[in-house]
Amino acid sequence: MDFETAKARAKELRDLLNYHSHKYYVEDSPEIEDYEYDMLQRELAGIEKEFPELITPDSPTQRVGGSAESMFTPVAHAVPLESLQDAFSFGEVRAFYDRVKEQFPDAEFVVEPKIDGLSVALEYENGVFVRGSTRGDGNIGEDVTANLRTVNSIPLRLKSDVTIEVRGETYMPKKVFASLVEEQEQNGEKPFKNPRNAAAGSLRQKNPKITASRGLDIFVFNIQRYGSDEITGHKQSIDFLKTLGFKTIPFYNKFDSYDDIISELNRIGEIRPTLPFDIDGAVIKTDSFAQRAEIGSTAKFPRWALAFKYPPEEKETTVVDIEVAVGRTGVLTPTAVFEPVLVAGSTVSRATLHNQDFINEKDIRIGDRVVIRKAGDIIPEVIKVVSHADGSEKFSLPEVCPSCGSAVIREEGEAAVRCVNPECPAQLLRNLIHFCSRDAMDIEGMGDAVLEKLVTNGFLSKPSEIYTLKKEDFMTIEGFKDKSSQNLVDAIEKSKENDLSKLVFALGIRHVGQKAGKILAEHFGTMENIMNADLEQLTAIDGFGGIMAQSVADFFALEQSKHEIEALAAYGVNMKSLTEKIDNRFEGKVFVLTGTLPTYSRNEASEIIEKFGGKTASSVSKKTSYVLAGEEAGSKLVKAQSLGVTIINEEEFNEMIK
Ligand code: 0OX
Repeated sequence: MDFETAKARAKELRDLLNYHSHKYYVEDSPEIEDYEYDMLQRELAGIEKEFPELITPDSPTQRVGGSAESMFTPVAHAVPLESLQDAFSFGEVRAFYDRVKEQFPDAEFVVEPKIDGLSVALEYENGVFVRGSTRGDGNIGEDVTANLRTVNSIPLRLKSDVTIEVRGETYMPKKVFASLVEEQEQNGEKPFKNPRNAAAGSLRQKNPKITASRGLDIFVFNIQRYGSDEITGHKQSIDFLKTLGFKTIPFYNKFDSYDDIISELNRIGEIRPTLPFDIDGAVIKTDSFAQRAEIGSTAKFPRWALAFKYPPEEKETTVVDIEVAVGRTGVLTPTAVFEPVLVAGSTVSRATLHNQDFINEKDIRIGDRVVIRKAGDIIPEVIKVVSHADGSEKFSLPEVCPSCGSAVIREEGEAAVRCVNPECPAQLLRNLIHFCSRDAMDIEGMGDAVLEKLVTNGFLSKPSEIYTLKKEDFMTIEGFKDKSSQNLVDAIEKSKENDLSKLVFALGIRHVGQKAGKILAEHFGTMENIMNADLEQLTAIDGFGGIMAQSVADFFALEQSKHEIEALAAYGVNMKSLTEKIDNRFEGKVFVLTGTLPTYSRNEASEIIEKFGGKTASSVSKKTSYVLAGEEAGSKLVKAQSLGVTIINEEEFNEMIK
């Protein structure tokens, strides 16, 4: 394709994609299949790859992956993003209404939902999105342009070439929030408390790819700056924002009488549970901009608006059971099962009790009458115990794993109780995936999908059984032929020769990463020595913390772990450290690597240093012996200079290892 044709087609594709993206994300009424959309997007990406000069900042291909350089730098808001005065009763609404009406008997009011998210300002120059920032303290926020670009309902180009700044609320839809929390709980991570925190956490990411994966959305509800006096009221301004292509606040009706305002507040309160987004109230705003200017603001809030807050609905019920399940990471999580009750629009019968500390703090027992509500109106939670049943007993998590029966452990300073049995069925798939991964046993082709099939087909119940797999076993999986099955058998065979450090890491011992695996392998030389090491020996190793040492000791104290190692050895998996030390010339020396070296990768350089008995560290300190610096070395080099640490290049390093 010649340049001119490419240019014309790129423009055409961009307009098409923008049109369909608006249909899908803003109007929620797509006109084409996702597949067709993807094809158009792919065609545009292809053209832009061939002619990078055709890439424009408003191209739909530029949502993720643009420059994140200015991320989090302060942004002074030209027009402050004010906050709202809260009201918790209709009496306060009455007082607000009377005050405004006294000053302007003809005043009208718009009532809109108050979205529970994070306020942001979006700036457009000649119709193109140029900057997005958080509210911050209202006067100074942070630049989050790269993250906001990933929000599909934020137009990168408006339908008219205006220069304008608007304000909106970014939020996480309830459904997206619920699945994120489920994922976090399964991974043993601390889940977000409510959609608001989830939205804030997702927008504060350094990596826009993470923000992009979080399914954020936006409602725009205010013009901050716009050089035109044609728009004289709030309702009109939102209608205008809609014509520009923004996804605007979903309802914004105008009312005159107090009674009508109250009916609207009640109506919004009633539909609240059924809305796909979380609201924490409704906002009543004086419509006329001229009247707003006269009414003015206090130091904190505009006096022409008020936020009415709905109380969270609470219900009483009885705990009929406390179930304990093991997640894929081995964490035991207790769940209260109660008599079903209707709260905030849906029937709930279960709530997570998080961990033993949470249970102790509230003294929750089976048979209790409890008060529950939905956190952020979505996730049910137990607020407090009203009364215990006669003869009830304090509840404790079991001492053995409910899935496999092996003893569970609770680490110091940790709330979670875990099962660390490598054979525990609840954790099997995750352990297998880790075992085969590149930095562990590096069995090429044994990915998530293959392993999942092997588990469901009953071929694997522990990692060591990987070494019993035969070609025929793989052929039971759809799509596997003679050749592909043989490749896997070969990859498994090859992994038997791996260095001990890879095997130690592959075992998935908690707190034992790649580096710790290496340290253990080199220090003890054989798997047998590692298994026999006591806590004292483990703690004494340089670079090994108390938590790691305890974790290793706990792991090898389990019978299942010992069996697993015996089985692996019996199948011929190497149990010895292969890193022979050539000599110990770098003993006691600590190297820090920075920048890109001309010939060695970081891993290669580290391996060489370790072969000569030296160590590598990730940051420069007084203890650093050498900084091995390559091209584009950054702050570590500066730090080394200021501390007077010797800086060497690859050539000098090569001299040292001759
Ligand atoms: C919301 C929301 C927040 C405009 C001037 C004072 C406050 N969270 O949905 N703020 C405002 O209004 C601003 N409206 C809203 N709907």
